[in-house]
Amino acid sequence: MDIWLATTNRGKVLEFEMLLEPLIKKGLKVKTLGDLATYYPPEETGATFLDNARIKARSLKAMQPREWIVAEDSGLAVEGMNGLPGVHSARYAGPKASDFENRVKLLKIMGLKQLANRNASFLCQMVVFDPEGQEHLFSGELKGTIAKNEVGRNGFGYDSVFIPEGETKTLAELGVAYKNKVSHRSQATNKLLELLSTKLV
Ligand code: ITT
Repeated sequence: MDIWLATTNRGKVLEFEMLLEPLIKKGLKVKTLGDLATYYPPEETGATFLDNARIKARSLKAMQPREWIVAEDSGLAVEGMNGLPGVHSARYAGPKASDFENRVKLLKIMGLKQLANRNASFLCQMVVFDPEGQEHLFSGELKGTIAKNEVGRNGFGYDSVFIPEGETKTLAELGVAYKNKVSHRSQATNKLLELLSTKLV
């Protein structure tokens, strides 16, 4: 059985591949956008994580209508900033912003505002289409706080400024094995694993 990941984000792909490992051992094949001759990522114009995840899932489904399709939209919601950067997480510092530029902007704005409330959540909304075209929705949330400075070299995006609840280190220091036990993406993917495992017995 094949499953197609509708993401251009290398960090997400690496995490998905690790999380799906139990089923990969049972014969599941993970396909990525790199397996397509051409793919033009759709514009993420939605107002919510669900809207954007659907846009990505539908765009790949149009090319692979009879396959399992997995897309997710995720981001960081900072409590003291009314949920920003939220759906704008990937492009917070501008349309072509790098992860580094996004982190710099976030820490700068939080510093300028002298925010006492640094609580934040990573959110993940996943949209899955099965080969019959039925949609399945899974989600996850990881609570934590935003560090004063970035620390750590693992991971991607905002990992080096995010300290999970109950920890003193950032996700980028704690590493991917830790992250995959608790993350917003792993919570959603574990629900996907439950669904897929019923198909692979
Ligand atoms: P795709 O849309 O192609 O999947 P993307 O990077 O544009 O790739 P999103 O639109 O879902 O993905 O934006 C998510 C952004 O939120 C991502 O670029 C990171 O900056 C941040 N983010 C999401 N999950 C994260 C995680 O686990 N660790 C760190 N940052 C994360």
